[in-house]
Parts: sequence; structure tokens; C-alpha cells
Amino acid sequence: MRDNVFNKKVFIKSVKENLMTQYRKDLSTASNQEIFQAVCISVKDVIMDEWLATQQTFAREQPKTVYYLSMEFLMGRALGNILLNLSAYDEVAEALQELGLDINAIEDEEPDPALGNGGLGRLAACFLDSLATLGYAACGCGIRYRYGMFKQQIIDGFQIEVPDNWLEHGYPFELRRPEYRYEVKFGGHVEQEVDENGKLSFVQKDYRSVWAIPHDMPIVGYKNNLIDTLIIWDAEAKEVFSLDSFDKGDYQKAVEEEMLARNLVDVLYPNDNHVAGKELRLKQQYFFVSASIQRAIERFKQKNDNLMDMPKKIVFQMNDTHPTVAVAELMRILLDDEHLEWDEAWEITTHCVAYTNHTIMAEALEKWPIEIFERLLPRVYQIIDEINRRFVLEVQARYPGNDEKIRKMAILYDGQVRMAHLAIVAGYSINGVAKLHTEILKKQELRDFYEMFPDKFNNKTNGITQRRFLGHGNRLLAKWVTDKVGDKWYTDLSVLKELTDYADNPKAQEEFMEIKHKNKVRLAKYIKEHNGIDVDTNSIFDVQVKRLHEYKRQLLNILHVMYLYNVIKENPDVDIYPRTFIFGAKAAAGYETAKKTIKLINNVAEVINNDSSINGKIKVVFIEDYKVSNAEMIFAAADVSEQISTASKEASGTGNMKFMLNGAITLGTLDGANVEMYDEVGADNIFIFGMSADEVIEHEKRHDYNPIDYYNNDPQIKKVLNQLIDGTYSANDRELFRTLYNALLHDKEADKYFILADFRSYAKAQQKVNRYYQDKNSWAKSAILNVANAGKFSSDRTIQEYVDDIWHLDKVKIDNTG
Ligand code: 26Y
Repeated sequence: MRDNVFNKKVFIKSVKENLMTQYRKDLSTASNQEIFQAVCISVKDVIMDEWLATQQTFAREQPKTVYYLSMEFLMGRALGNILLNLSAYDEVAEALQELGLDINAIEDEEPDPALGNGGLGRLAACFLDSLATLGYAACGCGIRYRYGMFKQQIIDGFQIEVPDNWLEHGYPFELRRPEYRYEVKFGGHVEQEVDENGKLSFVQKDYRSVWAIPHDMPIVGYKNNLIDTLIIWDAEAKEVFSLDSFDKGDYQKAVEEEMLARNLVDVLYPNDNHVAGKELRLKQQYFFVSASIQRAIERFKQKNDNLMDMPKKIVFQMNDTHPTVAVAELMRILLDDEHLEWDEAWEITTHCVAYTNHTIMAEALEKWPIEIFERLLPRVYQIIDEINRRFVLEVQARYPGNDEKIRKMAILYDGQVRMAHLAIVAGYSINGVAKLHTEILKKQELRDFYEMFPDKFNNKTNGITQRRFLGHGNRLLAKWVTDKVGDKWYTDLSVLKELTDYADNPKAQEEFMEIKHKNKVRLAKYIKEHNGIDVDTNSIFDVQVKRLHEYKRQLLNILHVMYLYNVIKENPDVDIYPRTFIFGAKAAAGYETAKKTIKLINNVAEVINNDSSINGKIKVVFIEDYKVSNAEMIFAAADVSEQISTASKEASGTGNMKFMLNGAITLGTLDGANVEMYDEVGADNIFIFGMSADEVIEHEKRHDYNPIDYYNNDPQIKKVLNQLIDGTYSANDRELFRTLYNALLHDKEADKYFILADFRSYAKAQQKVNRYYQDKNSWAKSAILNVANAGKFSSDRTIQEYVDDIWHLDKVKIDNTG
């Protein structure tokens, strides 16, 4: 079947037919968007067959299934990735070429499904790719936001947020399945009833409810005929609203339900690592979690009659605390709908749910006011109250008379529900996302819990899918790698180690740098088209792309650029190899400091790029609307990867791994997964600078850091900081960047992220980069060694560890003969 459709001739015919049936057009009149849709329909044909075969195999073999519960799935475009995983990319590219079409232009017609903010959402997407490829039964569960992550426009240097209407033209790969809907209830109150057996039961009354309608997205495994499913839930009103068919009470209710359904899944909250505490977000959480759990239990019951067997067949992995209400919802269904005893329900729940922590940043820890929780989810709240009551008894038994422990560990405290505590108490596994991060969790943030439940804690260092971020994003390097070591790396990234043999080989080095250059030309073209800036493709491409956050320290990077510019101005003959500093970052809409940093980067770019006296030695580019699709191209073109977070703050990072895989050399702190990258690649092939996590934590404990000292004692630092408020980068407006200046020197927690403390060490590392790049062979060798040692950072490795240590899934083989 598959061979047939992707036979060039057959494929072309099928695309033409689709154009005719869908649009009554032929190739000469169809737009690229219409051709894109037509191509997708042809591809979908193949997918449908394999998808069905997979689901039939699952139904027959009943493998244990992981339900990956996540508020975010940052999928990126599907078409190219699906073609790659079906091993049809080249055929389709050639077929399109015969029609005079460039496959890249057709791929560009697909909107990025951006149902996520950043790292956590993209990790979920990589995990699904690996789960399908490794042959496991997995179901991603999330929300079908009508508007995903906003599109970013830069106007006059400022970030402007534009709604992301990704469903505008319809999304070709989703399948709406209204027949599998579930009801989700909000509000009202709980009444106790005695049933016919004299048993007490709890019933939610006077609630408002909506339908959760699943939309399935295919997750295509790499060349294994297996297709897993990502379910994204849409909300619909229960009744079609009609003005005259209700009495007064019903009318009110119908209006409320209509409004509830309409707003519920409207938009993704664009906050990364920062809680806004909006009630609607809690509604979103409960909505998709309740629907997903109802679905999992119903599927389980179709083939099993003993609920106590659930942990053998189902695991719910909670992607951070966002879906943690799952704990109470599972309990509620088991208690109220399935009529189990508390102890039975708790036994099942605590063997079915597991929790991944992605951050230690205090402002990202989810706490909900009890008042909201109780009003919105009255029965669920009762259950949390009971879980808390029992847990507090346990703590008291373990630490008699120690009220401090209860204050620190209770789930309900100070009028709030602490979601992480609920996740930890109920979860049978708690994992961090890089070694350093997990150690910090155990020793600092979650120390009390680690002491009480040491066996629950484990590390799962993050990973990325090589299929998208090398196979699709960097076709030239992918081919080079395959020429050198074969194509096994697509499913076993550890074979990249064999590239080590080529690191010293001058011919291989030259080929490698040639490929890097071509990728730089491709990015330069994109920059020219989008920014109107000419960049020197022989300059060092020094890249920092990630969400904008103070702890990620984009400010350190741009302050260093300002410093370099001063150095060049003062000493025009200074040895500086041409460098292009490339930034890409979205700031949360309400995050003022972050937005100011974007403005600063753009203003610095404006001044430096237009100063002909520096002969184009340095340039600064801010790439608008950083997203998965342009990220793939950016990683491929990078020479230097900036991973410069304050040590201890970046739980793992995953962009760092994508750069490494594409042969960029990391300039970074010993934070998150950088530590493990350092271990893999060795000190000679990575530029490390700055304070260690222990040092940072010590200073934070002692409150003894004083950035003013750096300002007073280092004239070059002083000069750069003064330039924030002397109008150099603000057309003489001395106020524009004063908040940034004050944040570094005068605010209560001045320079909270130790930018000035790390500045000199960073500048020194940058100087090393400058020198090292001029030794072309050494640079090429190090770059190749980065690729060669990136094997550990495949999400296939990560997923296999989750399977072995936490999920215990069964491997499934899909027979494609039928
Ligand atoms: C608003 C709120 C509760 C919230 C929303 C999004 C809190 C956190 C987030 C997102 C967090 C996130 O993306 N964390 C990142 O997870 C990556 C994958 O594990 C890590 O690599 C990265 O270091 C971490 O910042």
C-alpha cells in the first residue's frame, strides 16, 4: 500500500486528483496552500491504514499504555516529519520537483501547531516521537487550544503579540471524533446520599458541564508501521443553545455552559516558568485531565474486569504539576463511579501516577487558593482534603511533635493547594530532568520529601529526537553522517561515536565546515528576507534562542556585545574575528523586564549594525517569531551555542542538545544538562564559564552578593551599565532601560541572577571562542566531536529509561503484511 502511494507517478496522480476534488483546480491554478492540503490528503491515506492496524494490534495484545498528560505539546510542523518517518521524504520531494514545486515551499504552508510555550512542551513532542519509534503504546493527552503560542512581531524594536490562528485553514492531520466524547463537570455542590445497599455516596449537584471532544493526531513511528495517538480535547457546549426552549432556570444554566465551553480551550497561557494563577487555567487543567482519565478507564474496562489490575495496564505520567488534579480525579472516579473503598482506590492511584518536575524556580510552583478549588471542583477538593488529612497523620507519626515538617510538607497550607506536594504524595515516581537538577531537588527543594520517600526519586536526563533535529532540520549533515557511519543513527544515536575517527581527518573537517557554511547561507537568506539585514556568512554565528527569561540571561549576552563594541571603538585594530550575534526569544506578554530586554537587543542591533566604522566586525540579529520550524534551520547554522543560565536555574535545557547534535560548540555554565554534555564531549570541546551551582546556592543562602562591587571595581562593566541610562542605545532617552539598570544594581534583589559576578568569566570564555575559531582545524575537530558525542541526548535513550525504570511498557510489533 505504502509503496504504491509513494511511487512517484501514483503520488502525483493522487495529488492532482485531490486538487480536483477539493478545489476543482489543477496545478497551474492551485495555490501552494491548496497543493499543501492536497499533498496532506494523499499522505493521510497511508497514515489511516497504519493507524488502524496499530490500534487493532493494541486492542488485541493489550500492551501496557502510557498516558502522557501534558498541558503543552509543541509539535512543530507535521508534514515533513511524517514523510521522513514513513521513509517517503525523498520520493515526495522528487515527485514535487517534477511538478516544478519545491518541497520546502510546500512545507512552509503548514502552520506550526504551537500548543506549547517552550522546553516542557517540546520535550513532550520529542517523547511521543520516541515512544512511537521504539514501539510502545502511548497516548499523549492535551488541549486543542484554538489559539496556540502567540506569533511575535517586532515593531520599532518592541515585541508585539499577534494571535496564532493555527486552525484557520483547517488542520489536515487531525481527526475529530465526537463519538468518543466525555462530560466534564464544574461547580455546584456535593450531596451525600445513601444508596440501596445502605452505602454512603457523594453526588455533585447543580453543576455546569461541557463535552470534551477528542481530536486525534497521528504520531508516526520511524519506519516501523506503528502510529500512536496524541489526543487533544476540544470543548463543546452540551446543548445547542436556543433562546425559547428553556424555562428561566435552564436558560441561565444553558448560557453559562455555552460560555464555559466557548472560553475553556480558547488560548494557551503564554507563561513559561511563571504562574499567573488564573482560574480559567485550573478549569483547563481539570477539563483535559478528567476527559483523559475517563477515557483511559473506559478503555481498560472494555477488556478487564478487575480495576485492581489497572497499574498493570496503565500509567499516567504528569508533565510537571499542571495535570496533577489527575490524582484526585482518578480517586473520585474509583470511589464515586466505581464504588471502590478508599484504600483500594488509593492503592490503584499510587501505582498509576508518576510525576516529572521541570523546574526549581519558585515562581513556577503551582499553588491554587483553596477557595477557587473548592468552588470549581467541590468533590475533587473534598478528596484532596482527605488525602491531605491522611498524609499529615503519616508525617506526624514519622516526626512526632514536629510541626515544622507539617508546615513544610502539607498539601493544604495557608489557604492553598500545593500541587507539587499532591503529586509527590500520590506519585510512585518523581523524577528530575538532568542529573544536577535531580540532585538539587533531593538536597534542597524537595529535601523533606526525599527524606520520607527516597525510593520514589529518580533522574531522567532529557533528550531530543534526532529525526526532526538532524534528519529533517539538517539534511546536508544528516547525509554526511550517513555516508560516514551508515543510517543506523536514525534509531540508535549512539553510533555517532564512530564519527570520532573523522574528527582529525582534514578532508572530513573540510566537508563538515562546508556543510555548516551552506546552512549559514540558508539562515542568512532567511535573515535577509525577514530582517533585511545582510550578515557575513563567514562570520561566527553565535546563537542564543530560547524563551526570554531573566535566569536564562540574554541580558548577559547583550551586555557583553555592548562591551565588545566599546572595545572595538576604543581600539579599532583589536583582534576580533567577525561575529554575528543571533537572538530569538519570546517574552511572556506581561513580563516587563523580559520585554525590555528584547527592546535592548534590538536597539543595540540598530546602533551596531549601522556603524560603518567597525567594518562589520560584529552584527546583532534578533530573529522574529522564534518557533520550531525556524529553530530547525537555526540549529543547523550555529557555530556557537549560548547556554548561559545562572547555574542551578535551568533544570536541563534541550536546545543545548539540538545545537550539539548539529555541531555547534557550547558556550555555557555548568547548569542543567550542560554538565552531562561536558562529561560526554570533554573539556577541550566546550567553553565553560561562571559560578557553579553550589556557589550560587551558597550566595543565595548567605545573602552576601553585592553587584555594586563589580560596578565600582571594573571600569568596563561600569561603562556598559552606564550606557543603559545615558541614551547610547535609546536615542538619548535616559529612562527607557532604567528598569534593567536598576534590576542589576539597585533593586531589592539586585542582580538576582549573578550577571555581573559572571561577566568577566564570560568575556574571557568569549575571547577563547574568538581565538579558537581562527584555528579552523581545531574548531572543525571540536565541532565534529560534539556531533560524535551527542548520542546520549537522544530522546530514544530517555524514553527507554522511563520504560525500564518507571513505566514498564511492553514492546509492540506491528505486522504490515495485512
Ligand atoms: C505557568 C506555569 C505553571 C508554568 C508553565 C510552563 C510553569 C512552567 C512551564 C514550563 C516550564 C518549562 O518549560 N520548563 C523547562 O522544561 C524543560 C524540559 O524538561 C527543561 O529542559 C528546561 O530546563 C525547563 O526550564
